[in-house]
Amino acid sequence: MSHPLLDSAPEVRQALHEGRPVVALESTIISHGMPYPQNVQTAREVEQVIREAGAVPATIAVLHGRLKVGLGADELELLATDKAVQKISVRDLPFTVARGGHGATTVATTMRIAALAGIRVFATGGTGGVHRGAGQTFDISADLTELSRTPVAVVSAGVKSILDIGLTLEYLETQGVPVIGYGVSEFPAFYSRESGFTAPLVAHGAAEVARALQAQWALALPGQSGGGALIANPIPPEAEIPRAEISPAIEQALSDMAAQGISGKDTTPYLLGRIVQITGGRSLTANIALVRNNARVAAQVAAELQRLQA
Ligand code: PSU
Ligand code: MN
Repeated sequence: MSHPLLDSAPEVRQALHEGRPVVALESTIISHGMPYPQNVQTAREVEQVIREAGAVPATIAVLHGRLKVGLGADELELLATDKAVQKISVRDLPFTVARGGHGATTVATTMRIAALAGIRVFATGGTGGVHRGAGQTFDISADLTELSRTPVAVVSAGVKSILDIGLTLEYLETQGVPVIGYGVSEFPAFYSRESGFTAPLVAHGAAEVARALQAQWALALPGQSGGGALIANPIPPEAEIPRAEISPAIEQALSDMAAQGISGKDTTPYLLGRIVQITGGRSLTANIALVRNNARVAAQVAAELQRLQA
């Protein structure tokens, strides 16, 4: 698919053209989700995991106002180090393009660009959701509305309990977004395999996920996309931080945030950084492990989808 505002790397364009699997990756996790140098190391490693699983990685960002799909080493480094790179949500995208600026794309924005590029599967760490206290603040991530309208499957480790997981699942139900536990009947909570909430749907293996996605997109009304799906893949058992251990760190981070008066788009980056500090880096190790695990599953789902379409 070509688009006047979009530059796909030759490797990505070639793979899409030949019907080979491609997996999109976001850049907010690089610029605002992890400290340097683990951010750029993880970005490279995750691309490698996708290659080893037989797919082509396509890390997405906005650079000089262009939608970039598939980044080079120097571009990853820039996103990892340049403090001027803003986190851009879907509302920010037109302005960044018009000004010719740079932006690190959130899950929502990455989904939008992936869809424009013709990519259907996307791996990340955790998605945004309904924040605690949203009844007052109305802070609901645009990731959820984008999932309702853009035909991309997002493989994540569920949502962190810095969010209100129950309200997030309710909101996704309202928006008609399939939420599929990957081999588990409990919806995972990012650092922990358990959340206390049941996964609305369960799939065993990438082929089952791909068949569900194919059916979802075949059921789209004329002129509509069929929307996205959330594949909730729990952190590997050996890397998890059990709920009882991570909960105090999350509560501490939330109360520190309130004391500092942080809100809006700064909420998620602040909480992620603070939890790394409070856990002495353990949450970062867990975060890296779960992203790699999601990348592997996303590559398998992308491969199964291509097989169905062949
Ligand atoms: N969750 C993580 N790491 C992240 C994010 C979420 O574990 O880096 C980022 C993603 O880019 C996600 C964004 O789309 O935070 C959500 O931000 P907000 O809550 O402002 O929508
Ligand atoms: Mn928000």
